[in-house]
Amino acid sequence: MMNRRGLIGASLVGSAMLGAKASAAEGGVKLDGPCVISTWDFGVAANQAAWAVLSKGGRALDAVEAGARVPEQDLKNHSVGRAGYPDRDGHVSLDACIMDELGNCGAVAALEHIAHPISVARKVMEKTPHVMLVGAGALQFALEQGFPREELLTPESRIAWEAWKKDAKYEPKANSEVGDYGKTSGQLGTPGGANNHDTIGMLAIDAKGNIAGACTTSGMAWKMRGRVGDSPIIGAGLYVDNEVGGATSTGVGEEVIRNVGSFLVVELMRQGRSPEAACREAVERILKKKPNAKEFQVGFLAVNKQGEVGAWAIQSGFSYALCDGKKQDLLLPGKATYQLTS
Ligand code: SD4
Repeated sequence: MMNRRGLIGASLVGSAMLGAKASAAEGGVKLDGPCVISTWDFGVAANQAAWAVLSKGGRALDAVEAGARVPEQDLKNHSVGRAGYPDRDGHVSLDACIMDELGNCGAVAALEHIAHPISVARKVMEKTPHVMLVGAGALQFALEQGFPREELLTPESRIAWEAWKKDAKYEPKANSEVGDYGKTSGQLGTPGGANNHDTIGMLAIDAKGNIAGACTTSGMAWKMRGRVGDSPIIGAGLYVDNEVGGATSTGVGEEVIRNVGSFLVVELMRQGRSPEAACREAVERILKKKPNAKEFQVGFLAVNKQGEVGAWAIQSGFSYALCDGKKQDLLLPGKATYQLTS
């Protein structure tokens, strides 16, 4: 097994090893046995928590819940869970969903005051006959289930919100290259913060070969109150079919919802596409219907039943993290860029 700490370091400084792995990623990567993949740089830490479950023979569902909770509680992460940037009125409003190998799923949307929406989503799946609870009803359910009511707007996020309010422009922007964030209006990611990306979407395969997925986010920063993106919507932000594989998305959720993106990726894999080809076709579908979506960022990440992993995004810069018994915490910077002329 590779040295975990060393690999993280190597990933972040862009070593020669990373370059080699990145090239491999362009054609897809094959993972062996139990494995977990997740979106963006913060997927590295999330994968560690998931791997702690998988490496002991644990269930994929438990792994993805444990993994998704890591960015949810990270105070430096302003796009997932506690400390997420609020809506334009200052409310931190969270979206999450989870899906297991049996096709069971649960979701919460526009949930406020609860730090771990992914765990509430799991309770919706396991304790109710429903798939999704939203807003006040989701909060009521979470409190009934014993989740503590908390203030999720941190001082740092409040300062960022106050700064945004000076112009109060509502125009979702593409977040592409790492380091671009300071140049955008801060709609997505952290202005000036290179390692703060968006939603975490996570997919895991356990020792029994079962697949589960989780997706959790605070959504688009400064969104309209009540706005819900793709992340908590089964089929849009996440989809798992245990016969085929799983997919998840990140980026401007409206574009993903319009095309039921993650379901589309899984169905394309069912028809024989590789994970990467399926992700690419889903991106192309979005752009074909709406060419000006190329201004936005949407990325898909997928794994099939055989452990082959692929990703594609409208803009370059979409990174994802991989972890199995041999490749621990490997971060792959996204090279996939769709070009309308290609
Ligand atoms: C949303 N897809 O709410 C999420 C957020 C995200 O890049 O991933 N932003 O639309």
